[in-house]
Amino acid sequence: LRLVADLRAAIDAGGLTVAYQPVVETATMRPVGVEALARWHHPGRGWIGPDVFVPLAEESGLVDALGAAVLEQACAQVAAWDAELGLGAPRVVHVNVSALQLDEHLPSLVADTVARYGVGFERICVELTESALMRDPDLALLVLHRLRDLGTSVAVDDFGTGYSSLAHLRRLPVDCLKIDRSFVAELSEGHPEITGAVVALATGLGLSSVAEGVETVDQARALAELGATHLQGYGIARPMDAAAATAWFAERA
Ligand code: G
Ligand code: G
Ligand code: NA
Repeated sequence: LRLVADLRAAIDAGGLTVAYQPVVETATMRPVGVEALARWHHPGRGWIGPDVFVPLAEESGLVDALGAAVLEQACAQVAAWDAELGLGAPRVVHVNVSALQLDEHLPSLVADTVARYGVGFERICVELTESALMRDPDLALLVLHRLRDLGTSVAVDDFGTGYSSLAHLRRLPVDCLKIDRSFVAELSEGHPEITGAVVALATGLGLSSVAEGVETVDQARALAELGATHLQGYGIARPMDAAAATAWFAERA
């Protein structure tokens, strides 16, 4: 397939870029981090979303190369932000990791890449979906312990949309639950139940909770009342290229 060859070329030649979406602390609205989101501008077809090219990479054996390229750019960006913004730099960059990357190679990839840029391991948070973690809970346990030993944190993405066993969740060394934006949207329809339950679960387990897809002030207010520790969404800031994200953080430093 032509598109697979193009994706491979983009990964190899730096045609894949990363957008950064800020994450703020709910209590203060202070910026604390960003999520790195892969972007692909195809020479002929224009922008192709990760909803298309991540599955394509997964089907064609390119997922490790894709994941490595995104992690590489994220680490380089942290080093660049530290040089440019000092203490105003994002403290943590969340990097999405495909379920297919959840194996024993992941901790060494993180260890090698982060070390090469000389940034602290605590500056990286690995995001894995709930379904990725539940596919092989024993393998997940092993990999997450290795990541935690490095000092990297782990977030469970799209929490509540998969089939997770709460008993497994409690065993897994994770730091953060990300509340799926479908639940956040329900706040505006008078249904805070699921979001409230996920926040309560995170709080009870001593984890932070990032509400995704926060678009309105009313949602932010409701999330503050429910106790979500962090907010992310178009209402805070859209995903931005590195230059725009740098300016966003500089203005708020
Ligand atoms: O950025 P956008 O909202 O279009 O992302 C759509 C989906 O693609 C999200 O679920 C997001 O987690 C995923 N995604 C974005 N960037 C990456 C990436 O670098 N790796 C993986 N595995 N998924 C990503
Ligand atoms: O599943 P994940 O959290 O990785 O999804 C991130 C995706 O969600 C990105 O593609 C991003 O563009 C999108 N996104 C981020 N904030 C919002 C929002 O407030 N509303 C909507 N509809 N999408 C958002
Ligand atoms: Na994510």
